[in-house]
Amino acid sequence: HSDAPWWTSAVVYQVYPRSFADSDGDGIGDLAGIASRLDHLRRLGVDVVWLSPVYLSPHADNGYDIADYQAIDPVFGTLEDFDRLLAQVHERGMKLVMDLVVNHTSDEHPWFAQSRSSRDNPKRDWYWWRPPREGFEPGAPGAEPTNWESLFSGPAWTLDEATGEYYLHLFDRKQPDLNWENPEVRRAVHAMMRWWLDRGVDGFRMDVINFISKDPALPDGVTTGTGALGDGFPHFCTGPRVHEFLQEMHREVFAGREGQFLTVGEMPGVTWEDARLFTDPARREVDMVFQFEHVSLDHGPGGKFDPRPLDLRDLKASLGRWQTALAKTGWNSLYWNNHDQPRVVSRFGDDGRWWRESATALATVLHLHRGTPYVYQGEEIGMTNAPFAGLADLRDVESLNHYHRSVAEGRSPEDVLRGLRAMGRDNARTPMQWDDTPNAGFTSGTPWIAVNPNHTWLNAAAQYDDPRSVFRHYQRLIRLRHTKPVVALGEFRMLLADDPQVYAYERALDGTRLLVVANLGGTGRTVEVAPEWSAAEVVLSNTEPGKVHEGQLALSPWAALVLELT
Ligand code: TEU
Repeated sequence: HSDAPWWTSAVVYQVYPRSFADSDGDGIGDLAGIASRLDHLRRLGVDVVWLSPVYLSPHADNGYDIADYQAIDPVFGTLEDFDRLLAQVHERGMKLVMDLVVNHTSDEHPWFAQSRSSRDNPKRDWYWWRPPREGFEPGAPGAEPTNWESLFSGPAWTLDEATGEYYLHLFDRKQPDLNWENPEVRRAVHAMMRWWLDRGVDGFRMDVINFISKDPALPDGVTTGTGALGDGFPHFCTGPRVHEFLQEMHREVFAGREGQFLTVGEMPGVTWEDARLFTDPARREVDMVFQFEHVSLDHGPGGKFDPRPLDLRDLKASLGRWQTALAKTGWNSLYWNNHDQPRVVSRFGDDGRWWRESATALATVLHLHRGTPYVYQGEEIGMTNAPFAGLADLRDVESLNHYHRSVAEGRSPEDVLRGLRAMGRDNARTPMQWDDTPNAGFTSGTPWIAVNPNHTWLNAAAQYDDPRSVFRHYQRLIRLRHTKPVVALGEFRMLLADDPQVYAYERALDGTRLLVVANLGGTGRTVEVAPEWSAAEVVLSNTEPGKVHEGQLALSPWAALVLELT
C-alpha cells in the first residue's frame, strides 16, 4: 500500500483562529496564540492543521469575507507572525492548510470597490452585475434580477444605488460573488494561491468551491408559496463549468511543484456521483470533498433551524452509501463538526449523563470509517453546545439575519431562538476550553463571545492525564489510523443496517479484520455478532468491554468497542 497518498492515514485538525487562543488580551484569538498551543496538537497526534481564514477582513462573516487575500488581518497578527507559525508547525512535523474563500470576496475588497465604481470600470465584469428585472424600477419589491434566496436569508441580490444595478451575493450582502466566467478573475486567484504555496503552505480547504460556476442564464428558482423567494441551488450548485475550473486550477497552481499538498473542497449539496468525479485522482481536481448529507438528516420541514431527532438508520444509510460510492474511485473526508455545525455531543450524543461515553462513542464510529477524519477544535475534549440565553449572546451573521427576518415575518422570538440554540453556528465558536480559570485560559481580556460556563470541569488540562478522557480516546483513535493499514485502507462493510440504536461495521485488509460496534443510545443493548469474534483482541473501548459470548455481545449505554482478528 506504499502507493496510497499520505493523507489516507492522516488526521486533520481545524483551528478557528478567533476562538482558539488569544495572546494579547483583546478577547480575539490570534496567530501567536495558536503558536503557543501547538503542543496540544502534537500531543493529540494530528498531522495537518487547517486554519479558518486569517486574511484582512471586515469580519462580517468572521473572515469568510476577505478584503485582501495576501494580508493577515491585524486582529490575528502580521505576515511575520504567520511565517513564524508556519515554521513552528513544520518543525513539529505537521502541515498547514489555508482556507481559500474565492466564491466571493468582501464588499470591501479593492476589486469590488473598483467593480462597483462605474458600469464601464475594467473590473465591472469581475462580479455578477445585472439591471433590475424587466419592467421594474430599481429597488422596487421583486425587482431583483432573479428570485434566488441568499443562504443567509433574504434576496441574493442587493441594489447598488450608484449605478442602479444589482450584484449577486449567495451569502451576506457584504460577500459579493466573483464572476468565474471571467478568465482574469481565475488568473488572479491562481496567482494568489501560488503566492501562498511559495510561502510554504501545504494546501487549501476550498470554501463552497462547488458554487463557483453559475448557469450564466441566471434562471429563476422554484418557489414554495406566494411572495416567497426562489431556490437558486440548481443554478449554482455544481454548475456547468465547475469541473473545468477545478482542473484548470490544478494545472495552473499545483502542476510541476514539489510537495505533498492537501486539497479539500467544501461542497454543500454535492452528490456522491459528483463527489466521485471531483475526487477521482485521474481527473486532477481535488483530493477529497466535504459533503453535507449526514449533517442534514436532522433538518426538519422548516430547514436547518427546525431540527428533528436523528434516525440512526438514516445516518447509517447515508454514510454507508458514501463509503460504497467512493470505495474504488475517489476518497471521503469524515467529519461531525466544524465552525458551521452545532457540537456533535449535544446534537447526536447526550451532553448530560452520558457526556463522556457518547462523545467517545461518536468519535469511534466516525474515525474508523474509510476516509480522512477532521477534528474541529474542542471536539477532542467533548465540548458541548452553549447555553445562549438570548439574542444578545449570539454573534453569527447567519443566525442574526435569520432571527430578524423570521421575527419580521411574524414568528415568535422564543420559537426562533429555540432553533438557533440547537443549530446555530455560534455553538461551535465559543472559546476553546483550555483550563478551569475564569476565561478558560483563552484570553486575559473579555472574550468576543462568552466562554461556556461548563469549562470549570470540561477543559483540556483536566483531560491530559486521565486515561478515560475524551482527549485520550481521540489520541488512541488517531494512533490507530497511523499504525493500522486496515484503518486507513481496509474495505468497509456495514452491519445491522436496520438497527435503530447500534452502529456496527467491519473493515478488512489482507487478512486483518476490524469490527467496530457502538451503542448510540442511553439504554443497554445486546447484539448478535459472528462467533469467530469471541477470539478477537479488543484494540479500543470506551467502557469496560463486554465479551462476545455464544455470538452475543452485551453493550452498556453508549459503549463503543473495536475488535481485531488477524
Ligand atoms: O459555508 C458554506 C455553507 O453553505 C454552510 O455550511 C453555511 O455555513 C451555512 O450554515 C448554510 O446554512 C462556508 C463556510 O464554512 C461558512 O463559515 C461561511 O459562512 C460560508 O461558506 C460563506 O463563506
